[in-house]
Amino acid sequence: MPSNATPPDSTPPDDTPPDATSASGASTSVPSTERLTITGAEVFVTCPGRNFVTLRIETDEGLYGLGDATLNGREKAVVSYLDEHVIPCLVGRDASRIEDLWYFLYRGAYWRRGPVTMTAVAAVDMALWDLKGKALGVPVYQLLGGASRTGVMAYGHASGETVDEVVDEVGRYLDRGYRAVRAQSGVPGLPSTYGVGRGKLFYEPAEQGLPSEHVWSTSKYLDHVPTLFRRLRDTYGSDVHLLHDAHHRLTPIQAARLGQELEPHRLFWLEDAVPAENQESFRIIRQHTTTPLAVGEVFNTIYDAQTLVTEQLIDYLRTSLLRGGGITHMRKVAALAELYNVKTGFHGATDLSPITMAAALHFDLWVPNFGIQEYMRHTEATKEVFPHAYSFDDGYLHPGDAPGLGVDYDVEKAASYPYERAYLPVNRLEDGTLFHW
Ligand code: KDG
Ligand code: MG
Repeated sequence: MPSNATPPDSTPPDDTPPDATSASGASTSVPSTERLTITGAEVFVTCPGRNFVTLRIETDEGLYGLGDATLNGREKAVVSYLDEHVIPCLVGRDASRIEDLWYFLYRGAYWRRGPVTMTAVAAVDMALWDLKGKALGVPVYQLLGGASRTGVMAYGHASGETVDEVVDEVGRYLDRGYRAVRAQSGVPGLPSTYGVGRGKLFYEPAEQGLPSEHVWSTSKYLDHVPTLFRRLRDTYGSDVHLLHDAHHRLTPIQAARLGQELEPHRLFWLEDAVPAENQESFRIIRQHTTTPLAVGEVFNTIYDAQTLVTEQLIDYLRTSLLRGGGITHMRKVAALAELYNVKTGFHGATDLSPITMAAALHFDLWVPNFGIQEYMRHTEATKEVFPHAYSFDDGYLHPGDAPGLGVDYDVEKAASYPYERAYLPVNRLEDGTLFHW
């Protein structure tokens, strides 16, 4: 080890030792938490219907913690980041120091932010919260501050090629107790549309093999969407929450028009109306419509949302724990959002594993400014690989009361589903121009 390196278990110079005497002369009794030394960590990849990457951190107490490290279509980049650059630094460190380890990985890398880095950081963070809950024998939501509600309202995904199909599919979700449903339909004149599923009550956006290509026309889409929501409101009335995802495809003024035209149908939210690299775009949309706006599933840190939140340009922030560096960072993001009346609406697509779903549900049960949780059901094979304590009942999810996150990883079952290369599709305009999707 170089002479200026800090050994993994060293105490930083400004730490107060547990038995220190205070300035007043009185003896302080700082309770010392049990040290939990990391002895090793392993990264697993499995494909029970789709690819998942899982980090397992082991400790000297025999306890292990699990973190999701799945980055849809770029899975192996995170595997390598963890194996080559993170795990060697974790061994020997104290797993109970979650905040310190977060900053070690975030500040210590020098190369901050970005989806690969932040997914890896999130995986470690989830595993450490899981470990702390297991070590203390409590579910993670208790560590965060306890339950603020009795259940977590979830929304499901209804889609179909035609408006009639979507109307039927929304009905199937309502029959299952959902109070909120996202509705996406094929667009007349376009051969296929991203967001329209291939099965009933199940939707998987990635496809095995190399990326397929869709053709897109914004004008055809804009002409069609209001029809879909008029039909849904006419059929199901005003009680059900309806949501819609534009997948970052509009310009600000097109989004403003769509928001206005959807106002009579009272959407719960219009999601990802524009590409959000440019946060200022939302000022234009906001000036024109009262349709609530949600964004953030591709964000990585608080800085991606800072303008959106502090200028109150959005109503819901969708960054998941998996993309946003885990519980440790996202609780700071949520706290900032609370000050500005912005609620959470975590991404919960199938490409986030049951570990992220479990972590999200602990967070959702606690977070004061909870809005809604996306819930795309996983395959039965996925549920076997990741047995979990969370459950769905009558439109609400609950994380359960198992210690930690309440989700496990069956290594043997997982091994029978080897990795298969898969990608999200790409989107081209009718003249062949590569477009946003
Ligand atoms: O990996 C990308 C998918 O998770 C995403 O396209 C799904 O937009 C999505 C959503 O809202 O769930
Ligand atoms: Mg989305």
